[in-house]
Parts: sequence; C-alpha cells; structure tokens
Amino acid sequence: MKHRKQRTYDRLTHPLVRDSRAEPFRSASWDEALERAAAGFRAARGAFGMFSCARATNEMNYVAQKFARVVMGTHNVDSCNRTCHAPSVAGLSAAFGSGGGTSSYREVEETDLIVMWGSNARFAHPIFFQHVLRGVRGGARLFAVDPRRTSTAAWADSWLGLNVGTDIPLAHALGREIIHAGLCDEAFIARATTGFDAYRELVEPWTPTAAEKVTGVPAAAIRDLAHAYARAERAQLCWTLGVTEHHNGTDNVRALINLALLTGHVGRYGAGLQPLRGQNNVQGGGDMGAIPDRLPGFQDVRDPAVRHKFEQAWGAELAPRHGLNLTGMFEAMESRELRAVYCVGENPAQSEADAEQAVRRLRRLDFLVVQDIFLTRTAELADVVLPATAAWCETDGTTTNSERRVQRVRKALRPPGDAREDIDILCALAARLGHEWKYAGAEAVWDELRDLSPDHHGMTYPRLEEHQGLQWPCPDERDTGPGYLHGRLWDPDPARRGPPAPFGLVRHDPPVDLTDEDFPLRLTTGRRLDSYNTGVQSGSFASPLRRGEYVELCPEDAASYGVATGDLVRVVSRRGAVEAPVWIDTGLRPGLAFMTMHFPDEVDTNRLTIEANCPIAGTAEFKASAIRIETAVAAGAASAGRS
Ligand SMILES: Nc1nc2c(c(=O)[nH]1)N[C@H]1C(S)=C(S)[C@@H](COP(=O)(O)OP(=O)(O)OC[C@H]3O[C@@H](n4cnc5c(=O)[nH]c(N)nc54)[C@H](O)[C@@H]3O)O[C@H]1N2
Ligand SMILES: Nc1nc2c(c(=O)[nH]1)N[C@H]1C(S)=C(S)[C@@H](COP(=O)(O)OP(=O)(O)OC[C@H]3O[C@@H](n4cnc5c(=O)[nH]c(N)nc54)[C@H](O)[C@@H]3O)O[C@H]1N2
Ligand SMILES: [Mo]
Repeated sequence: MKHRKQRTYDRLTHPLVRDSRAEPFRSASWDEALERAAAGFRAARGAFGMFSCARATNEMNYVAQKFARVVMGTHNVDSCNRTCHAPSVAGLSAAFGSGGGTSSYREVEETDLIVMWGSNARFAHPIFFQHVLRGVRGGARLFAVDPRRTSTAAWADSWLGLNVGTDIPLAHALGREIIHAGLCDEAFIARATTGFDAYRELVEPWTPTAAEKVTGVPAAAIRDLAHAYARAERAQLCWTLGVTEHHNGTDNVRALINLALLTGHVGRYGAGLQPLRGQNNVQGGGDMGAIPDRLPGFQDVRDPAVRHKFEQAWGAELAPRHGLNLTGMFEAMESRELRAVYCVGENPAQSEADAEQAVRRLRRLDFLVVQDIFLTRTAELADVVLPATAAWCETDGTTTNSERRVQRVRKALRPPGDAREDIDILCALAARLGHEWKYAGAEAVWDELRDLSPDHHGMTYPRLEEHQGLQWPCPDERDTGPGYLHGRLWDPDPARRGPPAPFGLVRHDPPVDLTDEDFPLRLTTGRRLDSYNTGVQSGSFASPLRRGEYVELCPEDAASYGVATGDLVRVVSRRGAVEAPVWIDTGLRPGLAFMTMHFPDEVDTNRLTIEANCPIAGTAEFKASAIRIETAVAAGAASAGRS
C-alpha cells in the first residue's frame, strides 16, 4: 500500500469553471465566472448558505454577511467559529450577556495564578503564551489541565492529567472543595450571581475522591488547585478546545465560569476568563455578524428594534428568526433544504468531523462556489472557483483578536495573477444580483459598520492607528476601551451593577463515542506548533522540524501492540479508517491516542472523528473518538511507503 504525502498548494490566479462535475476545471474570465456564480445563486434563493472566512478582515466579513442577508435573504451564514469557540460565546453570553473574553493579554502578566484548561497555548497561541511566561517569571503559579502532558504543561507548576471528557466532574469537585474550605467570595456571590444554592447542591456529590475516580486526577491535586485558585488575589482562567470541542461544550464552559463566580475572579484587573480564539479574526467574524443569530455588533436578529435599524440602513427586509449554523447547514444539505453554498475561505471538506460524510453532503449540493487563495479539497468539489487575495498581506482592513482588540492590517503585496479582493468579488456578485454597493474601500465599509454597531462606534481608522488598536466596547470617540469586561458586577449600586450572572447547573455527560472491546482507545485530536489547521496554508513549506502526520501512542500501548515509532498501522473508528505511522509520545497516558488535523491529504484524521455536537453551540466532539489500532499493515512499512 502506498502512503500518501501531504500535497502542496499553489496560489489560485484565475477564476475556474466547469460545465459539469464530470469535467475538469478550465480557466475563465471574471465576467464568465461571476455570471455563472450569480446564475447559480439566483436559482437557489431560499436554499442558500454562506461560509465566511475567519482569516479575512472584519470588513470582508461584514460584506459577506450582508450578501447572505440582503442579496440572498437568509441568515444562513457562519464560519469555523462553529468548530471551535461557539460554546465559549454561548456560555459567556448566558452568564454575562456578552460572549467576549473578559480580560486583556497583559493581565496574565500581572496576575497571581493562571490556569490553562484544555489549552496547549505553547503550540497554538505562542504570542499569548509569551505573556503567560512573563506572568510566571513575575511569580504567578501556572496550572495545566489537559489529558496530555503538553509542552504547555511542561511549563506548569502542576499538571492535572484528566481523562478526556471529564471536565465537568473536575470543575464541580474544585467548586465543592472551595465551598467546603470556606473559600468562596460570599459577598460577591450574594451581590452579583444567582443560583448558588442549587449549584452547591449539584456539586455536593463530587468529593475530590469521587472526582478522582472519574477524572483520573489525584484528589490531592484537585484540592491544591481549588485552594490556590480561591486564595489567589487575582486569577486568570484560560481555556480553549479541550473544553469546547465536545458534544456538551457549552456545559463545559459553564462549569468553568462557575469557578470564577464562586471566587469573584471576574470583572477585576488581573482576574478573568479567557477563551483564546483560534483564527486571527474568528472573534471579528462573529462580531461582524457572520453568524446566523446575530447582526453586526452582536445584536440579536430576533430583536425587533435591532432588525428595524438594519432594515432601514440596508433597504431590505430581515427574517425575525435565526438562520442555520455551519452544522445545521451540513444537515440541511442531507435533506436538500440547502442546495447552494458560497464558501469563502473555509475548507470544510477536510475540517468537518466525519469528513467522508461531509464530502458526500457537499457533493449533494446543486451549486457550490468556493472563493479561496488556494485550490483546496473543498474547491475541487465546486462548480466555480474564485481566486481571492490573502487578507493578512494583500488587503486593507481590520481584524479583532481574543482580547477584543481591533487592529489595522494593510496591503503590502500585490496579489498574484487575476486574484481580486474578497470584498470586491462579493460586491461584484451582489451587483449582478441587483444590489449596487458602492464602497470606496475598506474604511467606507468600516464606517457603515460603526454606524450600526454601538460597540464599535468610537473606533475610526485614524483612532485605530493612533492607539495601535482599540478594544470593544468602544461606544464613542473619546473611549479607549475598557480593557477588562464586567466591572459592573462589583458596583455597589444595583442599578449600575445590572443583571446578576447565573451559576450554570450543568451535569457530567461522558463522550458519545464510547470505548469498548472493539474500539478500546480514546483518540483526541489537536494541533502542533509547526502546522496550521487543514495544512492548506502551512502544507507547502518544508522544514526538518516537521514530522508529518502520526498516530501518537504512549510507550505502554505501543509495546502492547508491538509497534515502534515509524511503524505503519491502521487506525479504525466507527466511521472510517486511515493508515498512519506510529509516534511514541511520553506525554500520553495508557488508553489515549493523539492525532492532528494538519496533513489530511496524507492522513485524513477527520474520517475518524464523530459528528455528535453540542445542541446549544453546534460544535462537534473532535476531542473524543473511540478507535482501535490494527497492526497488520506491517512493521517498518511506513518509512518505505513515505519516501
Ligand atoms: N500552530 C498552530 N496554532 C494554531 C492552530 C494551528 O492549526 N496550528 N489553529 C488555531 C485554531 S483554529 C484554534 S481553534 C486554536 C486551538 O488551540 P488549542 O485549543 O490549544 O489546540 P488543540 O491542540 O486543538 O487542543 C488543546 C488541548 O486540548 C486537550 N484536550 C483534549 N481533550 C480534552 C478534554 O477532554 N479535556 C481537556 N481539559 N483538554 C482536552 C488536548 O490534549 C490539547 O492539548 O489554535 C489556533 N492556533
Ligand atoms: N480533527 C479535528 N478537526 C478540526 C479541529 C480539531 O481540533 N480536530 N478543529 C476545528 C477548528 S477549531 C477549526 S477553526 C477548523 C478550521 O477549518 P477551516 O477553516 O475549514 O480550515 P483552514 O485550513 O483554516 O482553512 C482556511 C481556508 O481559508 C483560506 N484563506 C486564508 N486566507 C484567506 C483570505 O484572505 N481570503 C479567502 N477567501 N480565503 C482565505 C485558506 O486558503 C484555507 O483554504 O477545523 C476544525 N476541525
Ligand atoms: Mo479554530
């Protein structure tokens, strides 16, 4: 058997079209490609969905969601936020009314304790991790909560190696210990929260010993973190996908937020909750309304006053209900309620859970347009491919990071061939579909957004330049942004304090894909420092540091299968199978395997993952599949196959 190599991607330079899916693409003029795209979308009104790009600018995302809502008359617009932090946004919104991370990066430098929960920031957020290390150098204690002893955990004072999918028992045990040790902030709880009594009852069974049995974390380590977190003057609780990419991701997030409510570690400088967002502009994409439930500025589609404001500004009627999210759109492809998709800068054929099913669903579409900078696997399924410029170096605009800071990006390079800016392509298509939008440039788009979004109103381009970025909310032109959110919760005046934050009454619910005799190993998937997501943007560079794809096993499991690093094995789940070489990793524990999503042309990890997803946020359980390893593919075959 031949082991495939990750392919390399060349920049798209010309529009591509084809007359039938059986034929190869041919180059086309912009005029022909746009006319075909417009005709296909015209035919699909009422059955249209849009995927917007979390790497592109705020301005591009604003225009993309406006295209879906105004030109195509639908709120079916979403992005890869669905696959990562939608549970964080849902959980934070439920607690505080706003989905943003509550602190600024700097605050981890001036805090007393940092928890990195389900987050391998050393690999995935290296810039933020520099701030963490400064905090550590300044005396902050660092805790890592992760099933793997990651390179983030290697820097920690204490590593809590929990079993995959047991975050709620661990969080509840921490909460119970804090309550029993008399370490909660009773005044804060009484003033700023609701539901404490029900929470206390809910967590009561989770003694450290009971939690140790389920989570695998020693009771002493649970007590240590509980006491340290509650006693710290200021503490930062940071989390990412280890918490969110579960079928109960939003519940997991609520369980973490409860700990901050118990101790008052929110709404103060140095104390807060930080979901570190994934893509350079996934925060901004959501803020700009490229999500199915919110209009720009995180304003609810269902609020009549909000809708009225946008209807006036856009001259279009807006439906009073939420659209489909990314997960819902894939389900609607199955039922054929969704028949056309405009995919801008996403690669779902390789990034969706249960990839084989995702590709089959994309093929069911009558019409697919992909607008990207590379000819991705998703683009290969399309009817029309439109070549775009790369947002981070070939266009003007702004992006928003995890601390809600809006910053300028500038055009530094000329795009290749005939590639056009995302906004220009969107506007050209809108024009062909009867909507002439005249934007003199990115700043004109931004000014339209500022008029409609109170949170962004005070951020003019000149001010963004002057302050080197501003954080939202920034309602007027004297504001420089608040830095941290929810200081109101500490206000003695009930009117200014606003609505209290409810404790989340969430229960443990183990992963959907159970391990058993046939599938005895727990597979979790994630990232490495040297590669990026589906490998489209990072796949083509060669470096001696890069290993390609492996299935990582601990030494004990490797020994029991009789395999060594480099041996090729078959990895089988209830959905599919792949072949991958083994890598022995001492950071793993028996029963746990790890793979990345970075080399899908070489090893398509997402054939293994499960589509089961969080009913509130729609995020799939990428972090917990059940697998078995078959060794029949012969030891030593990997090196031969890979060369
Ligand atoms: N180098 C690099 N950086 C990236 C990316 C990239 O592809 N490459 N992608 C970007 C994107 S889109 C995102 S969203 C972020 C993601 O950033 P991270 O969330 O930090 O990355 P992951 O490796 O997916 O997952 C983090 C950790 O979750 C742990 N984990 C798995 N299951 C569980 C569990 O049940 N409980 C707990 N507590 N932890 C668990 C894993 O072992 C892993 O170490 O990274 C961004 N940055
Ligand atoms: N097994 C497993 N699967 C996962 C995850 C996991 O942890 N495990 N994580 C999930 C997560 S968190 C995420 S975010 C998704 C990521 O999933 P995707 O967003 O589908 O994957 P990317 O590889 O980031 O694809 C980005 C695409 O955007 C294009 N692009 C970049 N810049 C621009 C631009 O300026 N304009 C245009 N038009 N296109 C541009 C790139 O060429 C690329 O094709 O994967 C999810 N899938
Ligand atoms: Mo992500």
